[in-house]
Amino acid sequence: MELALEPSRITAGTQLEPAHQARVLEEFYREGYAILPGVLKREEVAQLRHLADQFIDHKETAPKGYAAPVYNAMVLRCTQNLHRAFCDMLTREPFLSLAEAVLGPNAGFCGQNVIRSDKDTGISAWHVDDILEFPLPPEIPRHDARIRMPVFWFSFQIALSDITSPENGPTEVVAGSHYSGRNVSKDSAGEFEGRGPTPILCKAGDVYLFNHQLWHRGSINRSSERRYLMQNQYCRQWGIHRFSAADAVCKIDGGDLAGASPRLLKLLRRDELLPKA
Ligand SMILES: O=C(O)CCC(=O)C(=O)O
Repeated sequence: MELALEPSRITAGTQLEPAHQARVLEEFYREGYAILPGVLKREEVAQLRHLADQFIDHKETAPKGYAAPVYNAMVLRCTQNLHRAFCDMLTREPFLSLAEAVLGPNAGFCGQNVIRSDKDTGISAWHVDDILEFPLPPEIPRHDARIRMPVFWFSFQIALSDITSPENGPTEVVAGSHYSGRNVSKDSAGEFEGRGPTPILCKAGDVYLFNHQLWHRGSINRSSERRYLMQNQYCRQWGIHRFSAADAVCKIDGGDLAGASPRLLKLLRRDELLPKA
């Protein structure tokens, strides 16, 4: 199986109109997530899914440990090391322009995964990712809603299958809980200011910006359809060593990166491939 020979089908995409981008970001900052319908084309979804399946099911095609369960869902990590199509997802619009709007023009790359959940699986414990970044003492009920909570890193969660019903194992979030200053019990999210868990329903090719400080989980996939969710993760430039997986530097062959833009090479930390001045 020569996956490397399969050319990337990822398109350049398009940036959002400024007014649309402003609305999306306002929602992302306020609610902790914001949905963008219809971002990826059908062929792009099909290729990413196909590649994920190949690397998960034929373990010899990916380095050891790249495909491993988290809870009982399968996670394929460091996908930017596996195929050019995954690399191209990092500069595909509107991902990069939105990442730069949130994290600054030098935004860096800090992780890329595909989560594949079969029937009765999912990363189903409630959590915030990494650490609780802005904890509050018990006597302070929440962060003031007039503050825009800083974002050091965030994900685009990219549906590679239809997740249109609670049966399909959607991500569940407690909207606004990134303002809570508190962690969440892994067994039950309860509520934050009267709002309980909400499933994020989407079709294959839809995307949502996602603040990992939200109380969230992947609910259990109760359907017989495999559920695929890709994650493109970006961080502030100063955070690439803090937030990246240890091997987030792209290792794919320089030849496979032929024609990559300087911005993509920078994101992948392959400066040695930049054209010499
Ligand atoms: O599968 C999901 O929807 C959520 C995954 C998740 O919780 C995580 O990656 O931290």
